[in-house]
Amino acid sequence: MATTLHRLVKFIGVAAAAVTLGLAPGAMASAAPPPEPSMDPLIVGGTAATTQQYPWTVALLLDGTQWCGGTLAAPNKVVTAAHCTAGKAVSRWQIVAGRTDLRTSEGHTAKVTKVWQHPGYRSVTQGDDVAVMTLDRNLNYTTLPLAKPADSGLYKAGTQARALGWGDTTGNGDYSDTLRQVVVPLTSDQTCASAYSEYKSASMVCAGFPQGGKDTCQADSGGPLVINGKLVGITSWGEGCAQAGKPGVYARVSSYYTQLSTQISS
Ligand code: 4AZ
Repeated sequence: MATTLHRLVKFIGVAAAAVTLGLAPGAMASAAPPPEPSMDPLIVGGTAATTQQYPWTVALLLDGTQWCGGTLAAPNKVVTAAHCTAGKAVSRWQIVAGRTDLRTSEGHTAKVTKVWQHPGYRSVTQGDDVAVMTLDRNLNYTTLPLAKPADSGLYKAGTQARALGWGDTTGNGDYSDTLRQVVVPLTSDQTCASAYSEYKSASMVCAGFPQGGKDTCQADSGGPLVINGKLVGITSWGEGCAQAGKPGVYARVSSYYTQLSTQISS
């Protein structure tokens, strides 16, 4: 069930891409690329991480199943992707902090009392894929600051960024019980625009190696992309995972700094 829905989320992104590419709706199922096998088994191509190392990384469980990632930006505020929260009743979420291995009961949990979704959000490929959850209690873990417009230097192509999550490790629906990390270079706007016709530099930023191999994937969505101790991106979309020439796409946090900050301090 969860896998099906995760795949549905991904399918919708691919379907939207297919529509913008002018493909017939009936061709969408066949237009969706099959998952690429990955040489690096273990996020795709990543390594083990712990919530002790990255205490602001939280898991977003939907009806008790790991669904998306998020970032603790204040003790009672989680920044995530709007595509994670869209259409979901707040009562279905459980936010988990301090739990590297989701099979354990380590750490602390909170429920969600309110979700703010960017009012412009329509679909991942159209951008504005940002949301802020308000928790019913404080999760007393270290928070991560947001990148500001003045941090534009962090977004220079080639800068190494770290992504974290409990998502798919192969592109075949193999979700990780334990936190994974991957370090990928930001691409230039030009590189991402040639990979994706829907790329918008104002609302998105891409990261990945030209040859692929390392990437975020399904269920990593909403989780952090971090440079220099700042949240620069929110895992959003991509065509497949870790494919050559198809970098991961992240919401560009600095573009939403004012709106996100207002929500985080409200
Ligand atoms: C997803 O479906 C997803 N390779 C997240 C990240 C990426 C692709 C898909 C980036 O949630």
